[in-house]
Amino acid sequence: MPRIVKTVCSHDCPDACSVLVTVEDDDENPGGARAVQFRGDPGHPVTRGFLCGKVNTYEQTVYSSERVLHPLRRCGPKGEGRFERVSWKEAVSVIAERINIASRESGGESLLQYTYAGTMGLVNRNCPNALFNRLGATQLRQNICYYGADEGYRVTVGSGYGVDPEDTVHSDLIIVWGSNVVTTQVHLMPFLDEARKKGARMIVIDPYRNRTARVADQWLGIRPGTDAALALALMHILERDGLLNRDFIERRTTGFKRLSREVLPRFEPARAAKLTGLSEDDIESLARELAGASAPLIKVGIGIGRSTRGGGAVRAICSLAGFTGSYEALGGGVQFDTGCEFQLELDSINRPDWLEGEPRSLNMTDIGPALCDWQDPPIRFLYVHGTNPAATAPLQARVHAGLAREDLFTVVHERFLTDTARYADIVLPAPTFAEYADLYKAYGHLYLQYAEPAIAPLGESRCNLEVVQALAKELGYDDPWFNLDTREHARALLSGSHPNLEGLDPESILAGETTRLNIPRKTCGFGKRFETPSGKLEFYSSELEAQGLAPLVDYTEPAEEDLERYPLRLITPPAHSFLNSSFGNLEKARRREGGGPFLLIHPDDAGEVVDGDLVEISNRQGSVRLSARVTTDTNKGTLVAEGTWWPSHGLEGRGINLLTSNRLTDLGGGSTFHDNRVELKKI
Ligand SMILES: Nc1nc2c(c(=O)[nH]1)N[C@H]1C(S)=C(S)[C@@H](COP(=O)(O)OP(=O)(O)OC[C@H]3O[C@@H](n4cnc5c(=O)[nH]c(N)nc54)[C@H](O)[C@@H]3O)O[C@H]1N2
Ligand SMILES: Nc1nc2c(c(=O)[nH]1)N[C@H]1C(S)=C(S)[C@@H](COP(=O)(O)OP(=O)(O)OC[C@H]3O[C@@H](n4cnc5c(=O)[nH]c(N)nc54)[C@H](O)[C@@H]3O)O[C@H]1N2
Ligand code: SF4
Ligand SMILES: [Mo]
Repeated sequence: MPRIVKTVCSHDCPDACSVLVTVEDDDENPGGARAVQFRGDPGHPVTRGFLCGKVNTYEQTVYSSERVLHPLRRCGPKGEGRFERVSWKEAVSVIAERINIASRESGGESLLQYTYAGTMGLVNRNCPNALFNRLGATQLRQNICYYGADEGYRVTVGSGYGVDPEDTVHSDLIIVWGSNVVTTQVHLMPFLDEARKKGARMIVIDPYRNRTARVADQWLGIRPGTDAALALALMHILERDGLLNRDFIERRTTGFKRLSREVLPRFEPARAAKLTGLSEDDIESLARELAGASAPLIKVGIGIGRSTRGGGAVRAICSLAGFTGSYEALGGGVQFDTGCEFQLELDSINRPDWLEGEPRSLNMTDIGPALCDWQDPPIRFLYVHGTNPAATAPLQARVHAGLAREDLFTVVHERFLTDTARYADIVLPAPTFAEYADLYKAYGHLYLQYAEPAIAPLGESRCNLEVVQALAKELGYDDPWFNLDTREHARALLSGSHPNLEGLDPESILAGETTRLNIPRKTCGFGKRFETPSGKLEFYSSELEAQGLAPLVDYTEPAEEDLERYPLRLITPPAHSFLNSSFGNLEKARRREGGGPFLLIHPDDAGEVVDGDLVEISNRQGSVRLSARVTTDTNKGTLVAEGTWWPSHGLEGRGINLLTSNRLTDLGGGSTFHDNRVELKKI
């Protein structure tokens, strides 16, 4: 008899969908069960009964013939991907031995755990941190994704979710600014559509006509990295024309006078038009629309932060919303990320108390140089889980060179033989989310949910928690923490006393109830005060001043070398059918993305190049070949390569991150995947 199991999608996506899996008896495997269908849970207020195209046929991922189902040991050169099957017992014993040798000879810092959000399950994502803290390993600063945007937001308006995504239906003007909602946060769309049905216009500000721009009322094709200049010009106009919300500015902001005196005069619309590539008319009318709306909403993406001025861009956008005072209007203000509201007891799973001393730390974006160059001690043991750096980390040539080091022992815990796993000495099989239990928060809504496995783990795959337990046992750690099961860890995570958790019933959460944080509907995410040092929205930040950074919201053009040689800007946003590099192994997903990596080129930049031509883009780091699409969907001067395709699916085994760098953002020290200078030539 088919039955339905309610679970949660574990992928690194804001929506954290509640998923209904239909499970049937498995004819080929008596007593076993098979997941035959994945559907969105109609009972979840944000999932609303649908899943994205990546997960609504998830049985193809779960039962893919490419799944890694047994521990493997390398039996060919690194990177070639030749492995032989070994038992779990043997794999665990070899790994523990290698950890012991490296620690004894070179100290704990010669060990590195390299991980990101392959699973968003709070227990499985985080539990390896405890083990590596105990081992005194090099610490990982996980700056690959949101640090730039987040810091721009935090120093301006503090922590806080801003607008509840469900309240965006009350907005009367939607500006999607550096976010491809249709692709990267599709469950926000029905709410925005509801607002549009009631009359809200939707404007997309993005260097290319992404899928969201295609369904919007207007696309403003901004020059990448210049968003702060646009936001400041809009503030300039609002002030010039007396359209700002003086009452809000007086009550709830700091630094207005200095901003108005020292910065805004430099951002007259004509200058901003030159900087941003937009027309003066477009800038003027956007300002008028903003001033005329009663609840203007700005949906800010994370991607906009991934450039040299990315933190400052988000800071300026949050400041702009202060000029209209839209934070106090239901449905208005800035919608960025709700993750900060889930104030769980993360120390219970991370165990920072097990860390002795202060081991050195690594920026995720420096993994290539760290593996290649670090000494005293060099990284000797690398444990990778929930991430695929051979595809998704910058400085790809160095990442691959580092992974190929013969004196590095690498373990990769994976669902598939990714380009990273091909370099491993030992590959351990990981389950899909249908196969393990975990507790999930979200970064695109305010609901918690606990998920039970829908089916048993395939083959010999084991979830992260089980691997940590097996390794701890082999290493001789007997702390009772290592015996806790998923449910016990989840209960500890829920045991916090933060007001957002007040009144929540852990037992009902553990029984699988979709549970909203203790945050009433229809309230502004910033409440009566902003969580900044002054309690106000800070146009002027003394915190930035103390760090030696420019305290006022501002924009300056970054100095760039060699513009003549590398005149084009390359941005590399996500593909619709992949999730970072996940799903990139599925032929069907690659077909939907056009069959292979491609590059959007404006006709004015194309020269001789016509649609379908093979082109090469290069910079000092190397060159990548892709197929050309000549189109006015991107701006003159901006090239767009969608998707972190697996390098092994690119031409000559090269991926787009061969051209991206480890340069950091102005604020927060985040990644800069959308900030690259290249030259283009036809092959
Ligand atoms: N289908 C799908 N969904 C995903 C992902 C995926 O790979 N595929 N990835 C997930 C992850 S890990 C994350 S972090 C989020 C990211 O999701 P988003 O926050 O949407 O971030 P990005 O898609 O990187 O960038 C959003 C948009 O910013 C634009 N952009 C780039 N530079 C600039 C700029 O300087 N100014 C402006 N105005 N816009 C700019 C890009 O062209 C892109 O259209 O999505 C998640 N969801
Ligand atoms: N050029 C360019 N590069 C980018 C970006 C970009 O926009 N452009 N985006 C950046 C961003 S925002 C991010 S967040 C990073 C993300 O990049 P990654 O962290 O590399 O994310 P994925 O490529 O999805 O890889 C996650 C891996 O985790 C594995 N996995 C899934 N579940 C489990 C599990 O339970 N256990 C274990 N052990 N493994 C599991 C999956 O099989 C998958 O291979 O990429 C960054 N790289
Ligand atoms: S990837 Fe995102 S949209 Fe798709 S099912 Fe998972 S959480 Fe939902
Ligand atoms: Mo991300």
